[in-house]
Amino acid sequence: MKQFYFSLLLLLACTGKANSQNPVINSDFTADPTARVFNGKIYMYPSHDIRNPEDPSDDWFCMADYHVYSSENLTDWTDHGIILEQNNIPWVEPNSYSMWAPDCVYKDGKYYFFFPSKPKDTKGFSVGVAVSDHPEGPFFPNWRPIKGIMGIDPCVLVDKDGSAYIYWAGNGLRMAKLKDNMRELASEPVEIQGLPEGFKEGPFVFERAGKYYHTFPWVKDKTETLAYAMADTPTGPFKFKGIIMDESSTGCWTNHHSIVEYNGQWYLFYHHNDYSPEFDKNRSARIDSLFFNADGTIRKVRPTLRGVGITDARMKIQIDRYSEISKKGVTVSFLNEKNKFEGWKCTFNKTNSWLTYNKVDFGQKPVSEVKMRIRSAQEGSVRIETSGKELVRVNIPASKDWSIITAPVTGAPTGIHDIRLSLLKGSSVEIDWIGFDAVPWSEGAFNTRQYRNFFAEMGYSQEEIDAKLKEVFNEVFYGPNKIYFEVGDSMAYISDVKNNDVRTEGMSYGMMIAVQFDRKDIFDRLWHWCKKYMQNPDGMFKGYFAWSCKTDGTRNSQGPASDGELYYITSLIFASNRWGNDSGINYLAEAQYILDCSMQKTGMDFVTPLIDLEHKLITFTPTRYGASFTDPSYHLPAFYEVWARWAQDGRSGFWKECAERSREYLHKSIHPVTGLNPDYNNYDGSLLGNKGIIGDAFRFDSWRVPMNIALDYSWSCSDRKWQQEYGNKIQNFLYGKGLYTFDDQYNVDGTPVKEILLGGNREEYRKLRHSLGLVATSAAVSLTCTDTRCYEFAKQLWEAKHEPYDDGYFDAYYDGLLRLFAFMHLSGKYQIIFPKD
Ligand code: FUB
Repeated sequence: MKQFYFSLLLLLACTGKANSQNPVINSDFTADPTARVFNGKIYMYPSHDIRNPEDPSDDWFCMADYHVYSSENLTDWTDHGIILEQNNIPWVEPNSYSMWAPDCVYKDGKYYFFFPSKPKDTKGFSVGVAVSDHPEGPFFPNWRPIKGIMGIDPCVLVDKDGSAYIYWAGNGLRMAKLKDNMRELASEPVEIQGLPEGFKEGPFVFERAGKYYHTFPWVKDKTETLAYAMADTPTGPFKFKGIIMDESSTGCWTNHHSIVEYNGQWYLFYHHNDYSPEFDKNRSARIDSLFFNADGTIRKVRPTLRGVGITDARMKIQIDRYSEISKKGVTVSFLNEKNKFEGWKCTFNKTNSWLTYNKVDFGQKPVSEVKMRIRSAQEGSVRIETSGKELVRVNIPASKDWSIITAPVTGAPTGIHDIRLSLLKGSSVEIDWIGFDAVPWSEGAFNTRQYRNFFAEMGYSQEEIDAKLKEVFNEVFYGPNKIYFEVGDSMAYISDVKNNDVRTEGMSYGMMIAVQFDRKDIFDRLWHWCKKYMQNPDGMFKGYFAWSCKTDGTRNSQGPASDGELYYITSLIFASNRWGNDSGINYLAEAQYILDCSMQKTGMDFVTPLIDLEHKLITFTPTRYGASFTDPSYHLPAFYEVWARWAQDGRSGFWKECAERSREYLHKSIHPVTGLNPDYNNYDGSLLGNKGIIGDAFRFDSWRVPMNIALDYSWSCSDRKWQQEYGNKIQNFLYGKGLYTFDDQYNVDGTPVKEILLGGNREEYRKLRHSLGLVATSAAVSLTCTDTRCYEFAKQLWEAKHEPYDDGYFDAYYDGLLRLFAFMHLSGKYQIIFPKD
């Protein structure tokens, strides 16, 4: 049983973000989408088509699990990961790959997830139910299926009086009343009468204005249409009314749908095989708006590529998902036939050919440039109009390879407009996407495994970028100002040379850098030093590391600092993913040991878990004093997602929640106008008011926050909008203080600090300065920014020299490490290390 729940929790870990038109999800196949509105958000529960992993020639439906997705705007979708898996359900035949179309409803404080599958002991399909306190799970399956249902495609209607009815397909379309426990039938199943002849499945029943709609896929001719009947009660009698959607024009045999009202508009969720034109059992969910006539009948829905939702002008606009297109001259095709999830491109072949893309939000501030990812054998020219007015003519250079071109825009509109692109000159002009201003990415690397090469976008060549990264790396590890020192044959330490000590911070940063650069030699040496001198093998600090030691290994302090452990665990997991666990160090076991030791602390003997269990936020130090507050710069939500996926410590649901809490906390920690954060915080994000010099102001620790948020954006992108605003805000503040002159310490409201915190250990260095560390992290946050001035921040970092400041102060350690991290981020080299396939 323990094993069962462990696996269940593990499944919860894999979250991601998608940003799409039709199809809605571009990371997986998503068929039979049931949409529900819970707590003001829209949730989509699709089935998850795959190719049969045991038999690639299998040409039937194949589904092993379910994900759930949610959205607030129907454009950005969060994948909450797997909520149920075939082999974790007591009654389901193992590896039967039959987790077909599901539904999820809310009743009396619980979420009930209904799904069909093949039972162990009988032929055909049964329908089971799994229960959760939250729409995104975890869902706990009932031990047996619902007695009395043999069939597929359950749909449940919870009527206005609280009665629940279940509808399904099995020997006709059937229904029964459900008991209040939602796990048993309260009435004998009956077949729905009044429906037309022909194959029917996938019922979806809903109520609107006192009318009950029984909607269903129906094979009228060759393949499935979507059709419906109406009644005055949930049990009928139903009267057939007609077709909601015609057969697919490209021959996808099935269609399966749901209908939902969200923010005053009705939507049809359905599927099509967009990402798999050659195999129609791999389908993808789509959404289009649905309208009713005055008499309550449904108007036919025309499937579109554009789908629904508003598209942000400052994001990639996938114009191949057009709303209208000229009859001739523009074709749409896959970008990469080998990986169709990369999406499509448009090719403009004929002068004056055009397409429009509706509902683009230009925001309140006019954009200043357009970007286009293009490829064209010959020179060309494209006109872009917004709501009928020419915005810009973009000259397209001839190029063999894809490139991103930029053109200035003046007189851009604000608010929501349709855009229209037309070819003025050229032939075979291929366009992948267009966007305005900095165009940050809209999906995280957990989903895409892609990283933005910001320096390349700025025009630096790959040779220049590689050389620069090597130079910055070498300065830290090998140059005259290095901070990395080897000891004997098997150990090394990283020293904060200005303080002449070795910190868990620097050691764990070094390990993260080593694993990123695939330097097992450096990683192992650092780890051996940490193990020997820093980690406590027993006692109250067992598993934790002494945060500061002398360079000979003697301890300056016994206690841990939580950020060290945070980086140790994450880099050890990455090491395990990259190098395996049988080359001398069992990296995964070491990570699990730290996690297990930490989670076993009770606080009774002064030592606490790394994470404050009440708030699910990282402590400043895991000790009675330090656990009463947090440090904003220790917040790296995406690290918890790494733990949730790969720590295999049985706590993935908890780590996933920590990631969410951490993001919520950052919203509260950061000043709403300046984007600055304090060095320390109460867990509710309020200032500590501890009167110490380190505490309420933005100083050295704080600098890391912009870089951490860049990491979270680049890896997960699940807090896109807020993180974009944050990046723009903090750069705006610093820019206002002078891009080349901003100071390194401020009160969080942006006023000057009264007391200056000393950098290093000599009183004459007590000075405000334009520190390289902050130059680096404020450049790294460019990954999140929509404003074009982010390029100026990155340029400043590129050109900055790591040398003594005017007063002679030099920080090889902190400035050096932050600079290296920022270079890694902006060249796409700070990556999630996935396990080897
Ligand atoms: O996804 C498998 C089956 O295909 C569904 O249960 C049916 O409704 C059809 O869409």
